[in-house]
Amino acid sequence: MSSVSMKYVELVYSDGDSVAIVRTIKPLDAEEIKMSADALYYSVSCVRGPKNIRALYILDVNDNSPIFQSKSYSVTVSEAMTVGSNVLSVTASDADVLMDNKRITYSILPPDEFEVNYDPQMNACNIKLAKPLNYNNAQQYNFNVEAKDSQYLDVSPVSSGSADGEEGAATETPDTQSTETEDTETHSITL
Ligand SMILES: [Ca+2]
Ligand SMILES: [Ca+2]
Repeated sequence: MSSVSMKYVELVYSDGDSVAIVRTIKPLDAEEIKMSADALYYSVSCVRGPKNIRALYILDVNDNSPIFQSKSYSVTVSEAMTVGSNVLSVTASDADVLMDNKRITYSILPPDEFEVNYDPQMNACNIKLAKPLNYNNAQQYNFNVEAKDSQYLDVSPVSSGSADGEEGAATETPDTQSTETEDTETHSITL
């Protein structure tokens, strides 16, 4: 048996038995087995008998939730940013093996100032600016983004701040950084 197979199955028999049983030692894990091969391969042989090679194909079940790359997202946006610009991309991943068990759909209900589209190639959700920001009207936006497979859900809060500077780019900031500021040079709207 391979080292992976020996973790999962064992041969049970007694001297004189005409039948031996291959049984599992612990629950099969499709994710771990898939990392080394497409099946659990092992062989059984009798004394002076031929080796009997076997393949145990594991049917994946949906036992992993999508997980966002970040527990939360925070970004500061200049109110000079051009409408249509990308503000933030969020991505989640799912450790399951079968596509039916790891296909992710995203759900976001952002404020009107932002719009969302899905990038299938990157498996990411892009949040774009839909309306010009005005720091005097709103300094902070908060909403949740959800990633869901057919059964499980992960939710990550997104906060976006608007700076009143001249810059047109979005600046991603660490989650721990406060988006509230009294510094008039770095006003921010948090989304
Ligand atoms: Ca899953
Ligand atoms: Ca699985």
